Amino acid sequence: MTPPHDLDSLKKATALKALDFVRDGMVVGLGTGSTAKHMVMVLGEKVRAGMKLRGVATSEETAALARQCGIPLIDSDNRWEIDVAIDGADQVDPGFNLIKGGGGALLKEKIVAASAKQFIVLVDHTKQVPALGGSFPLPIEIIPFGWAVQLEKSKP
Ligand code: A5P
Repeated sequence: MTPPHDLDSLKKATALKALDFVRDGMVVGLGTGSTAKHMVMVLGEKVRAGMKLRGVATSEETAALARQCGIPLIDSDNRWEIDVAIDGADQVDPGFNLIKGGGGALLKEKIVAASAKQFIVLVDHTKQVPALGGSFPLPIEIIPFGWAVQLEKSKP
């Protein structure tokens, strides 16, 4: 089979591969970004076909898409046990270290990934780099609590 050439098709292909890691009854951490979006949509197709899944969304954007696709979500106030979290990344080095958060969901993504039994990262070849950084700035996230103090502290 000839591999797809356009980037969006590659992202969709990674999303389809991620299905290999999802089983009936699982709780799935749902990542954020243009690659994760495909994964949420293919999981939605599975749910509509009868698979029993529940999701924990890493952003409001992903939560809205998951609802639209019919994936039941676990509220963030509840205790969850995530079987597998699936997300994209901005860069990956040969040691599988990642830059994540370029899509603006860094904190939630980290909490979801850290609490998952298994973490699957969806990347195409454009994300592979010999060393992290350089072409991609390191994302940071400041939560609303105390943001003004943090901003002041970060000034040179
Ligand atoms: C979201 O905050 C990010 O970590 C994304 O997973 C990352 O930016 C990759 O996004 P794309 O799949 O859109 O490239």
